[in-house]
Amino acid sequence: MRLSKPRPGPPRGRLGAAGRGTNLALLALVPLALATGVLAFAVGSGWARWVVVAHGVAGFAILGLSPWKSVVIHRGVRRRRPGRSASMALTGLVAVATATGILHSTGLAVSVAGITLMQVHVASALCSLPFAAWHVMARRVRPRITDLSRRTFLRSGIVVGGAALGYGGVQGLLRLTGLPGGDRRFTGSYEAGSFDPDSMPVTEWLDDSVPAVDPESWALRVEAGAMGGTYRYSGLSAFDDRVRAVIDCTGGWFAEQEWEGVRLDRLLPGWEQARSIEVHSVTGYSRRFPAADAPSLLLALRAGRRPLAAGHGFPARVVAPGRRGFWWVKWVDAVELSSTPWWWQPPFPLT
Ligand code: HEM
Ligand code: HEM
Ligand SMILES: Nc1nc2c(c(=O)[nH]1)N[C@H]1C(S)=C(S)[C@@H](COP(=O)(O)O)O[C@H]1N2
Ligand SMILES: [Mo]
Repeated sequence: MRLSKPRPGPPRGRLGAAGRGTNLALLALVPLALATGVLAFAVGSGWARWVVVAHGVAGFAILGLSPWKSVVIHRGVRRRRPGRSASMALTGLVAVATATGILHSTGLAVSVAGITLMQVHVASALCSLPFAAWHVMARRVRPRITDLSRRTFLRSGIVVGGAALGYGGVQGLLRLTGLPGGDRRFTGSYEAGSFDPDSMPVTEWLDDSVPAVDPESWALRVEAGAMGGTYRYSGLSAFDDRVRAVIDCTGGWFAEQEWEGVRLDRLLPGWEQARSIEVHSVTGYSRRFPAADAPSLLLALRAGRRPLAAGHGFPARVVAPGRRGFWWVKWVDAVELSSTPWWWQPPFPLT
């Protein structure tokens, strides 16, 4: 009888049950974190609160699984298969996303060198997507019917319950300890410059820059069927509709201001018959709103009784209560009624 030589390297057998379970849990949790993160940006009020909570719990669950996943990783790394570096990149990106998520929410660090941790958080998370997709294709774990066992449900319950306790515990601790993270808005954003427009941050979505608009030559083009026309700055200044509303930037800050200007239902007679309202900026930036929002949308010329600063949209900007900052189009030069549905646009601006 011939003795076979002991094979070098790690065992080649199947992944243990714990490893399989960990991978399958991550297969659910990573997409959940990505989806709830993006959704939290798209929705600014109402059930957005629960989306943010679900996001935090998903993030904590991923963190909680890391001791188990590190066993899988050690084993996998020793196999030296092609694409290992892609798996390591995925690990780095998810680690950065998790760490920046938690750092941002504690308030211990909110920005570094002019970049907010929320920007790093979102960028690292979105960059992880292709690596994650590759990883699950290349290291396939096929769910089995036996995965739907009582034990799986029990384990999932422990992972999710533990993560919820961890998340809730951290939120409670932030309040108790008086760390800045304790009094954030439900979106996770920090207060910055409320009732003091001058100290409110100036933010652009991607690559816009602040244009200098001359109020003498500027005019607002209004397209509302036969009721359209143009308004000069002086004409618009006569309106005095007011709304107190919170602008909440996805970069992680919010501010409440007294905004003054003109309600869009006044500017756009016949809005009831339209499907949407398109708002254009002199920079080319634009957003499309549901027509039914007309009475709650304001074209603001002033904040805190004074004309808008150049950075905040002078001469006129949208105030869209309950919507995230990227809807608050600045430097508006046209509003028009449209028969296109409001959702016929990219969910987030492209510039
Ligand atoms: C947070 C997300 C994840 C990270 C950071 C991550 C990272 C890693 C790393 C670094 C390795 C070892 C290197 C390699 O084999 O390429 C690995 C192995 C592996 N991963 Fe993941 N992974 C994640 C999620 C998943 C998911 C969702 C699945 C499947 C559903 C999965 C299945 C596997 C499998 C089967 C192995 C090989 C284990 C072995 O060969 O013993 N991973 N993972
Ligand atoms: C792999 C993907 C992701 C992971 C693991 C992750 C993880 C986390 C964690 C652990 C927190 C801290 C929760 C807390 O302690 O309060 C957090 C917060 C946050 N994340 Fe993510 N995240 C991911 C993707 C995203 C994406 C794609 C977005 C947006 C497009 C996003 C937006 C946010 C926001 C706005 C917060 C602040 C809310 C809060 O502090 O509770 N995340 N994330
Ligand atoms: N034209 C234009 N309007 C814009 C943006 C932009 O990039 N271009 N950024 C939006 C985003 S992301 C936010 S948060 C707010 C920021 O308004 P603020 O600079 O007055 O604080 O403006 C919104 N309006
Ligand atoms: Mo923003």
